[in-house]
Amino acid sequence: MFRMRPGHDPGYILSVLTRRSFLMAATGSLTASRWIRLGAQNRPVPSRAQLDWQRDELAVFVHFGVNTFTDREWGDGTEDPAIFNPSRLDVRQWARAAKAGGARAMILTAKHHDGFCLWPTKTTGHSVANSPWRDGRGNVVREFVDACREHDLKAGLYLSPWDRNAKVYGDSPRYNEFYRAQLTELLTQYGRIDEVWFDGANGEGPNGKKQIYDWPKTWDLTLKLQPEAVIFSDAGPGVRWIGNENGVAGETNWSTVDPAVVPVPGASGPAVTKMLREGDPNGSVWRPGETDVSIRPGWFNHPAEDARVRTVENLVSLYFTSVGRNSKLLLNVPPTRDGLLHDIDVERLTGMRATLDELFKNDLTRGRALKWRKTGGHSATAEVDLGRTAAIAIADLGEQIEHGQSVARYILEHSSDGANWLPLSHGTTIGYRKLDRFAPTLVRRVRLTISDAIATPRPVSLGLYA
Ligand code: FUL
Repeated sequence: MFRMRPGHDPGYILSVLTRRSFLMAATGSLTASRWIRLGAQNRPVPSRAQLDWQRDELAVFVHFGVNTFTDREWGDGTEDPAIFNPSRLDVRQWARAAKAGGARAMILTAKHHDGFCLWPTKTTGHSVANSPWRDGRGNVVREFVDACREHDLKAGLYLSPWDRNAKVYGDSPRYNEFYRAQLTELLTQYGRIDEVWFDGANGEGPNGKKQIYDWPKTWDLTLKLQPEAVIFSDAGPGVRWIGNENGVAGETNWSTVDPAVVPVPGASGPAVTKMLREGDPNGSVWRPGETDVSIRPGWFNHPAEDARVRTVENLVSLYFTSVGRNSKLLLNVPPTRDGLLHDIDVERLTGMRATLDELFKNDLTRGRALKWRKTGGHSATAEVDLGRTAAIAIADLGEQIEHGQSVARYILEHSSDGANWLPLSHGTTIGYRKLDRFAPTLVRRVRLTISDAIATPRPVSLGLYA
């Protein structure tokens, strides 16, 4: 497989994207080749779907199912479908809250580890069809996609591979077929699905056996049925898990990875964790990290946790450690037994948006040119004069990631006289977006220096906020 090492790239600033190619991966598999996309310098670049996914910045995750009614986090598959009976289910209320929070997508747990299906599947009786909800004629997945479309939100689905109810689980070829049949229903009957979420948890089924999944076949089927979808899993291939559920991406976070280090979902070990969290500057594929975290201690709603919903301040901080570290935030907001998002959660979600809108209201660099000057093969610098002295506390940096990611080290400084420069912040990677917060500082001139990059860097955008 082709690899580009730092120091081998020709000049970049003036080069345009002259060659866009899809290379067959060493394995020759359709799935792998679909996700190897190279830019002008034979470095990976995002696909259209990956770019749109990243620019969406925030998605709302919705964990809902029998666990909502048993007050558990992991059901064991023995739940009676009759317990699923939300009294006032209204997916439009979820969609309105997601919109008000500034999300551009929602992802629903169509099936969690308990195996209970939120749509009337032909594959098992363990579904809404055997619940009293809407007299057994309800379909949460249908209502979910309809509400997403109505509110201009992208729709994503989570279909747990681990199934503690399916009899055939652990009987590997048979369960793989059963799973693909469920996937086929979800990806053919509900219109466009933008993200398909494959969880890494893989425990034992009802017969005590572990399952060996067939990931390449599952991913190929997904892309055959939904060519525009991004596939999430530890191992992508579209987007990768960030490696923790705390809402914190790596300070250093490359959108490229070495796929051999995390070949399948559920792999573990220090090298895997590091690759998920930080990516790899020499990685051969573009696979940006998604940061999933819950607004509550649990993924499902538990009334006992009503007083432990994250504060607005905490959510804003998560935005900085995810979106602000070249990742995307997938924030879980789980519905109650009524089938509605809890008022407290909605208030926090919309409060987060209001705070972010306020923080990023006034870019002090607006209308001021940032002139870039190359200072070496892999370094460059730019200065901006704000025209007056102003207090700043946030810097918003961004690379033109449609051409790939290249910055490996930068420093931001300010000066009152243009001669003596004092540090404001510094870091390693930038990528789609890097947000730095620092103590409010009065500045007039600001200088951004890229001191190291793995290719000649393109101009980086800079916003400064109070
Ligand atoms: C994990 C699952 O085990 C949790 O229940 C939750 O769905 C989380 C997003 O992924 O692996």
